[in-house]
Amino acid sequence: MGRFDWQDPFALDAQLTDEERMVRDTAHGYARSRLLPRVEKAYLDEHFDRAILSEMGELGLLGATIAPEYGGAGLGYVSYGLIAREVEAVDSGYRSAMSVQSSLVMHPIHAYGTEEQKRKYLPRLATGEWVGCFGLTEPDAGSDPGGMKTRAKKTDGGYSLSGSKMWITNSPIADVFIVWAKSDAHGGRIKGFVLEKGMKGLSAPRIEGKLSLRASITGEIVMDEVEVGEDALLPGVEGLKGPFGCLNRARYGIAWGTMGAAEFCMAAARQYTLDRQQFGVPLASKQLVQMKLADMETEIALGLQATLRAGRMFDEGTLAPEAISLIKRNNCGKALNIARVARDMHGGNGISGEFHVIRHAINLETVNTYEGTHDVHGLILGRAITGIAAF
Ligand code: TGC
Ligand code: FAD
Repeated sequence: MGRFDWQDPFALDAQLTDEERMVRDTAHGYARSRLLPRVEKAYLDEHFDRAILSEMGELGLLGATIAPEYGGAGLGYVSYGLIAREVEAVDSGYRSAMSVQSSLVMHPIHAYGTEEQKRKYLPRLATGEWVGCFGLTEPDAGSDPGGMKTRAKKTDGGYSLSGSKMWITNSPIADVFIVWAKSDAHGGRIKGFVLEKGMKGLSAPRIEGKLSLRASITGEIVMDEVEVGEDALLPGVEGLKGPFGCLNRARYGIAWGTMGAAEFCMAAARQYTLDRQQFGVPLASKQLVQMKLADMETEIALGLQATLRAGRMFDEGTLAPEAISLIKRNNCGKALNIARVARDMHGGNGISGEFHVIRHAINLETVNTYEGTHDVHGLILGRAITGIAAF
């Protein structure tokens, strides 16, 4: 029989390739040495440091799955997941910046764009020289993006876009905007467009006062008859499957990322309760405390094995979107609960920024909601199980 390792009960490490372990170690080193020291202040100040994207770019952490000829690292989806796990162990907002750039901006250009678009945008997005954002959600269309009002009208030589997008990660600092709109030239079907900062009629006001994901910058995208050429259209896809193809990747990464946050919270709760003495003994000697740690251990171990399996299936081309809903929903919900319990186990200290657990718990409220809410993913699974859509 083997020896139980509470930090890796199913020997996940042994299931990785040398290359994946190297990527994981690079991301771990960067996250712990460069991100962790600045996150507490960034969160309090509601500030996203733009330099983070350039630093990630330098290490090859952006567009990790994109082909090297376009500036990516040409890695598999397990490596992408391992990056998300390490970055989100520090802060969900930093993982957000990475996933938007990689899955929601570089992926659609790579998968649906022209050769010119790929050559123009991807290398600069990969280095972090340019920041991208992804506009799907609108003030009146969140869980139901098919209800979007943004329109692209045909003009001589291009399109005119009008509408507004809401809750858009990175939009106030974005150079490149992937915007989804109903296009009258395509029978009202949804098409993707690549917009650039500075275009007339385009603005991206910041949303201030968030109490969650404060180290990430969020804004609107307001488009008032933004004129673009034919070269702004992503020609390779039509309909909701365009944005959903991007969301599949980001949701998969979130399933890994949330487990990173949960692992951080569990390790913190374990150490805290070993160190903290009450009633003359360490809190960790109490059955109630051990049961909480055992529950965390179980959910993290199962959640990570499922994401690893999903990553292998992604690379084989056999992963179904509904299986991504399963792991996104499960891992977000479980991580949120683990972070809340870890906060409780830290007692009064648990509400202090210095112990990090309350920041993770509050961040995970957002992660449980964006990229499809916990309940919407439940309904996606419900439809797959019964054949009946209950949205
Ligand atoms: P439905 O009829 O189900 O599908 C419409 C078309 O889309 C196709 N499709 C997919 N294709 C690929 N992957 C998927 N996962 C797909 N899901 C659906 C489908 O085959 C169909 O294709 P076609 O060719 O027949 O047109 O669409 P519906 O309108 O009934 O949608 C229902 C529902 C609830 C599943 C969907 O709207 C949904 O997932 N809602 C959640 C919205 C969401 O996730 N928004 C995310 C916004 S982006 C974001 O949050 C970024 S945060 C980033 C960060 O900071 O990290
Ligand atoms: P709603 O759809 O109004 O949902 C409200 C509640 O109703 C939820 O509990 C939901 O589960 C429930 N509900 C909805 N429909 C049903 C139903 N049919 N049956 C039962 N219950 C239902 N979007 C982007 O496009 N790009 C981004 O970069 C981006 N970044 C974000 C960053 C942050 C910080 C946040 C908070 C959000 C971001 N989003 C982004 C938007 C996010 O994807 C949406 O908030 C999310 O999809 C939910 O939409 P909504 O907020 O409109 O909620």
